[in-house]
Amino acid sequence: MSATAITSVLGRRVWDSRGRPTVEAEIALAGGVSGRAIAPAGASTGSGEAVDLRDGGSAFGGYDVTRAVAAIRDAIAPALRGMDAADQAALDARLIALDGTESKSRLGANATLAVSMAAAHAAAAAAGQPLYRNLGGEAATLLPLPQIQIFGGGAHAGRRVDVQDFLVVCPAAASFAEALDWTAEVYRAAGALMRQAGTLGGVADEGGWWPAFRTNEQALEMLVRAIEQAGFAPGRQVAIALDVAASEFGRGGRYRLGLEERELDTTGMIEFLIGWIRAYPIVSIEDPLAEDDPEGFAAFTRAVGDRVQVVGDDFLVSDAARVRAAAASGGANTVLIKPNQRGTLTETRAAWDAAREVGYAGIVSARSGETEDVTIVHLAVGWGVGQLKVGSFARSERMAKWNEALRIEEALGPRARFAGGTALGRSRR
Ligand code: 2PG
Ligand code: MG
Repeated sequence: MSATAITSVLGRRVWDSRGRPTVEAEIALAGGVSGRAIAPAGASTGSGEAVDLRDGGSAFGGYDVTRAVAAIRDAIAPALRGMDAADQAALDARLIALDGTESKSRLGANATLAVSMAAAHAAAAAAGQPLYRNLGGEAATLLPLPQIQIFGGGAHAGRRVDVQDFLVVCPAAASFAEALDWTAEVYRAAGALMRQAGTLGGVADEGGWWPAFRTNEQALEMLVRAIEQAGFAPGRQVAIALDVAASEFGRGGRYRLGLEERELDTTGMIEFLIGWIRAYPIVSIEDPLAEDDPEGFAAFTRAVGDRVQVVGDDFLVSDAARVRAAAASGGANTVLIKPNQRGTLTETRAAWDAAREVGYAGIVSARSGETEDVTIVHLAVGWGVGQLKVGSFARSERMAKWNEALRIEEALGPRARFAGGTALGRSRR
């Protein structure tokens, strides 16, 4: 038996950052090493995402994962025993075939993803390599531009404001470490401003400050003030990124902004956002329109895509076919890459390959429900994606990922290249 042959696959229930159950998988190989990974979970999910299999019923609010864990024990483990963990494509193909549905609703994408990522970790351990190097070889030297949340909102803050994420990027930082230094100062300054205003109310789901604002725009104003207060030039050194997550309040071409007490159609929504782009140093907007509004995406991208990164999350759900279709109609210029939207590493990677084919940029992203698992950081570096979004600059399920990227940058030493502002997606004219 080869050293990378799988001898056992274990599934277990562990707990995520919201105190909800989630799935961990652990794979042991004949050579004596093992790999482990935990599936994350979203709150603002796209309807085209693979299924996060939950038990329903009353225990833990219906979020229990005994069925997904049982799927690992009863279906996945026997089928994968003896397979080569180093052959990710064959292993993921087996998972896909075993499940047999379009959406992974039989085994659960939480079960298949945990197993898929655990196999990658086991294979890297067998090769005696860190995961990013085992994925990308010697060429894996690109440290991503981090997109870091300062204020949480939307579904991550009880819909206190409509926009889900108010984030910053540091395009002028010289290294990943420096981008974190700068962000730490902005995060602190934002907290101090909230305290001064008497509106400091703790943090939202991903560690960003609680958004006690009267309008969405007030959050943007506060963010610019925080950047200045921290001593940086807004736009040039530290710029703003938004995740509007418009599928949460838009459907059928109608957008209901609760905070503004306004309902806009697609054109109105686009004009509304363009107004913000004119007034604030915004370089990236995710899900500006809803997932069911491809024409809106195309119109928005036509209007601003040459100077603003337009990111599809719910709109593209890390799906290669959707990325190609979006490119054909001119919608978005960047794909958010979330492994649990597909349920295997191979399918997730296919979305990034499709993005490169069509000239889109990419952002590897965590979910709002996270754990200590840092696999996505290795995917970002190993695949050379160029951007990484894992929530805010607080709480260890977030910090674990930023810290892992610091370790990778240090290990690469002089070979490390920081993606900086060049990683941002732009539409070619
Ligand atoms: C998003 C993510 C992360 P969720 O919309 O980009 O912020 O949120 O995991 O809840 O889908
Ligand atoms: Mg999003």
